[in-house]
Amino acid sequence: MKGELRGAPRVVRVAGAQMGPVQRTDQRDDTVARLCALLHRAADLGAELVVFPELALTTFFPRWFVADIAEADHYFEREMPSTTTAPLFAAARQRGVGFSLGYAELTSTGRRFNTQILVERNGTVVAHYRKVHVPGHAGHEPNRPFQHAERYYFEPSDEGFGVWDAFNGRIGMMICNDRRWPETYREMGLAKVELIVCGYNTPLQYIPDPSQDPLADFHNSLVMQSGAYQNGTFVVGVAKGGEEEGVDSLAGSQIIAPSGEVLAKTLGNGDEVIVADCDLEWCKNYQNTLFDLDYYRRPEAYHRLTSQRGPGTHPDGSPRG
Ligand code: ING
Repeated sequence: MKGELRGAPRVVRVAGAQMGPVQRTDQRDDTVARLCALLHRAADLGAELVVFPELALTTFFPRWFVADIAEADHYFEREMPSTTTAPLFAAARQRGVGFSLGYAELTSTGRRFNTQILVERNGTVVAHYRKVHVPGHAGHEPNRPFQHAERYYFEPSDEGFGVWDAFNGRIGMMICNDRRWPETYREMGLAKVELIVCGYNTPLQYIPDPSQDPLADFHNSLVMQSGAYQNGTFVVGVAKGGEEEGVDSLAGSQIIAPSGEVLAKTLGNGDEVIVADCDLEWCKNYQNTLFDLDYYRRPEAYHRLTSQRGPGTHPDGSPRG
């Protein structure tokens, strides 16, 4: 059967707004001012959607463990937008630009999530996404040179992966470690996603296995390019990079086409804007042919995918970070 290939262009000009480090003592207002400057730079380049990193408003605080978690409350947002973030929402509305923004969420019932918001060009909030795959560890591990205690600070979300009608297409969201799991992309591929926005903070040192450190940039590209190609979707991955509180973090922000090709990639590890014209019709060349899921996928044969967490052979069954 011959699937329909791309029709009349449906272009959205997307920007990746990569950030350099946010230090512990940086004031929120100054960080929001940086985000506004990046948004204006992207808008000057004609961007309609600006993608910001994970936990963009603060330093990556899970690198420290505090016995009383209330001591970390100031890193969390109780509302979005708030008076602190209002200038970013105002700048976006003023420029007619939409954006996605990662931040730490503390709900009114005291639940904590690693969250990303998607805002349309007219300022309306399209959706919130809460991180599903939470890496790292839940307890203090003093032998590490720095912590990666995301499982202490954030609950994993059971809400799954949404895909929303926005920016004249089908938009999905994921956060950082989510991008390493093929299930993330397929869950959205099965909802006809055309563009996935993703923020990440990735230390260049992976403490459990240093042999992976020289491969950090390769693995970052590998997973996002594979996910894009295998689901015929654009993927926009945006870093908070550079040396943050002594921890060197991966940059490598990039905009990837449904073919898996990289349309734009940052050169440095500081505040930097990349832009690409994404014709969402391009998705059809893959979703309606090679990866026509309705025609070729075989869920009848995938017996383990949702019935098992893992192979079940892990000695103590506890996830490693
Ligand atoms: N960070 C990391 C990520 O998946 C990590 C976890 C750290 C993986 C170091 C590999 C190396 O990119 C987040 N925040 O999920």
